[in-house]
Amino acid sequence: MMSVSPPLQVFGFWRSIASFRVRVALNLKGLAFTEVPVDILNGAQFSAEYDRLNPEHVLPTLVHGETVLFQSMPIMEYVEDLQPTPPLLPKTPADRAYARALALVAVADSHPLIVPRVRKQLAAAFGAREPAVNDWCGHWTREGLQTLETLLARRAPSPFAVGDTPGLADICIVSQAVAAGFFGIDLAPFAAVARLHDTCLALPPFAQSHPLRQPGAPAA
Ligand SMILES: N[C@@H](CCC(=O)N[C@@H](CS)C(=O)NCC(=O)O)C(=O)O
Repeated sequence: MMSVSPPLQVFGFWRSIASFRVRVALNLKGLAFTEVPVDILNGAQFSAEYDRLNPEHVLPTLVHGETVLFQSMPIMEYVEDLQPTPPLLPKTPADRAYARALALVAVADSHPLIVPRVRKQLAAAFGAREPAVNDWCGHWTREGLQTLETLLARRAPSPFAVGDTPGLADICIVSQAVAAGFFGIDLAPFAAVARLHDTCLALPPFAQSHPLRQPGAPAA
């Protein structure tokens, strides 16, 4: 692990899929960081202290000296700029755009629909009970996985999504597969995604970043 000055601090939480993405990026780069837990299941994201860092009241936030960054995608791109090797993005403009597009299927189009504030609002505005909320989350998680599956079938991973080293696209696709686990979604119908998940989780930077490996996480 390479120490960084000023030190890198991630405000995250074991259950947070977006925090997982940032953790993997930092670990792939070998950059040392500390994580400050913010319990989003207990409303800690709404504390006045956290509001000063992140007025959207979401995780993760990266603090690096005077720099305070939010949103996992730009945080990962910042990490890429900070420490260019090993690269998280491929070389050609077309491949870089494709990697970002794969990432955003999960980050922008699927994951935002299943976060705690959306689940809470389904209950508050429409009286949805837990099984209905879980159906909603399952639906949007599967939609994202199906799109990724189709894309990976059209351009097969070799062995990673856009080349022979793990990067931004892999991190985000795997984050979607990990989220699926929280809703008991079987990955079998999404074979290419499942293979990529297994390939990536065999690597220590992914394995040690897994939500269930973080402090405070349940055993399974
Ligand atoms: N698009 C954001 C996701 C931010 C987000 O929704 N984070 C979740 C945890 S993964 C959160 O903090 N949710 C709190 C809430 O919904 O109240 C990113 O990729 O960083």
